[in-house]
Amino acid sequence: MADRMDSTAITAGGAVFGKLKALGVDYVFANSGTDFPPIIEGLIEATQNGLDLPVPITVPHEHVAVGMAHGFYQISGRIQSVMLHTNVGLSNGITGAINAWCDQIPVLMMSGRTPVMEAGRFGARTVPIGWGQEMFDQTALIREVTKWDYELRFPEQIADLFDRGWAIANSTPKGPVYLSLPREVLCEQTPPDGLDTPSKQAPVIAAPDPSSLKRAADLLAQAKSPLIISQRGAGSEEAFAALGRFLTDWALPLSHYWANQLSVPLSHPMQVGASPEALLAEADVVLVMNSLAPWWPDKVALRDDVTVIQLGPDPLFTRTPIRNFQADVTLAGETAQTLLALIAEMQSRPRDEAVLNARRHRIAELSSANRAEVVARAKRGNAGPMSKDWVSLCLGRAIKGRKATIFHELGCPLEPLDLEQPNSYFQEPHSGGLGWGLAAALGAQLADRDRLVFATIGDGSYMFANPTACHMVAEAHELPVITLVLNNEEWGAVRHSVVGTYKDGLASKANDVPLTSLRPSPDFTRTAEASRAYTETVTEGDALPAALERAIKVATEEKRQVLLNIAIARA
Ligand SMILES: Cc1ncc(C[n+]2csc(CCOP(=O)(O)OP(=O)(O)O)c2C)c(N)n1
Ligand SMILES: [Mg+2]
Repeated sequence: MADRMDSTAITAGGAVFGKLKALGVDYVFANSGTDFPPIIEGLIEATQNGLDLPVPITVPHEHVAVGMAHGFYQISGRIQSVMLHTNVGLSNGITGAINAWCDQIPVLMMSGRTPVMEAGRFGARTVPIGWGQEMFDQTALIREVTKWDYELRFPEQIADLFDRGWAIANSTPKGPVYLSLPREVLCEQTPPDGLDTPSKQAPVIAAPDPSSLKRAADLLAQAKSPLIISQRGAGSEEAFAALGRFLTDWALPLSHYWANQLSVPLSHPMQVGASPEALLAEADVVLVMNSLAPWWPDKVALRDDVTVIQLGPDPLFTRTPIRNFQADVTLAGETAQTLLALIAEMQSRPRDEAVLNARRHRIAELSSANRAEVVARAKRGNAGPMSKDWVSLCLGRAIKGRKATIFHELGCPLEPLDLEQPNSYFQEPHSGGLGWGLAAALGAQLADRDRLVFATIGDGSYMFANPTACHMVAEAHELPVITLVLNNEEWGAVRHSVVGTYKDGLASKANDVPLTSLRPSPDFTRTAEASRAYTETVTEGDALPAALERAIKVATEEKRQVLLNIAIARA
């Protein structure tokens, strides 16, 4: 090594940044600590040396940092990085990693490792936390929700390890990877070889087996009562458009059951809403598109002769210990490419136009009846306090024709929103690690500053988001996210879960259900105003449309963050 240590050698802590940029990473969402001296010193050195670097963003809570990387990826499709402080920062970020893992979002996660050496080496332990933060296996904290992990042992490994982590994170199925970074190693000098070049390993993009594709196409083409259930979108703009045409062409109904992304426009005549139970019970062929839990096993009985096709990056969800949904045909691959391949395969299949026309007509009627019911129900919630459905209906109307994205975490339900565009809607991952919504909205806004971005979240979810940290980041980086706090002064979902489990039980009759109240409700407008947000409190349903217009005007014209504290009736 020694002969390679010429004057071009740089501090390993800074070298990490150069490598990240070469991998196409734009941002490092960071929460620093005493493991960071070589990172911060190295960053200044790298900047002064004129290296091309990602933008470091100070994020004062780790959960927010990971959520921002998550939301950034959802809008841009580009992996970002998170750099945290030893075991304690890492543990604060792990709920975010659980969410990214569940949602198949690639993230380059890093945290420092407390110095190995107690003395006698540059970077060795100084203050007591050097001992207090050491663990036998720090990585064990996060290993279950990462695809790959490693510890940087030598500074000259930086290029290789980051190339490998990046390629694995971006391989099908995508997900977070983790590197721990010991302080002494980061303090060393390293030659710049390989730091400014893209990854020398390419991600593995899986595509489905041709015979399975043929079988799936045969089944769908011959189905009498087909049904598609899709939870995580179509995978790309192209696939979104193609899926819409495909549904009409083959008269295939699609349900957004517990969907956290949109697969076709909500107004699509083959889009049958979020409750597929009736169609499921009569279905002879079900196509499950990247859905972790496509139905409620205790609630629906499928036909004995049903055939189920599961399509997606990991159709069996192999890292979920128990998941026994039927999967007669599995099509493994990136959702968009696999779907496009299936659509292409169907082109050669024989069709009975009379049968397809009749089915198309029947589903379109179902779809419009469902939409009419959804809108009517939402309108009935126009009181003070109002329903969540009413907020959704008003928000859908307010953003009509605009480039907008709604993040929903116990906020605006999908159905009453009249959304048309891919990427217009993201709900919290099925891991449900609350506090994701506002952070993801900030990340999305950073990825696309021209987009109107809404975080629509329950009052509980807002508090889980570390709101002071979120509003600070929003102000610091001029991110005009509009936060709608749907405030029912409780953890309604927890109360509903008790009442749903114990039907007619004690909780269903109690005026006060223990461990669910969030009273007295804080004045959330003041939390946001502390970071100079524009805020309003909205208590009457009919006042909401104008309040949303004002919010949109402030966000678009003043580029200032907004928070509306909206009074929601307890359902
Ligand atoms: C990190 C985390 N802690 C706790 C929970 C359990 N939990 C699920 S829903 C919920 C309540 C959400 O309350 P809020 O955001 O106000 O929405 P509401 O149900 O009242 O509409 C809680 C506490 C969780 N999902 N994640
Ligand atoms: Mg609530």
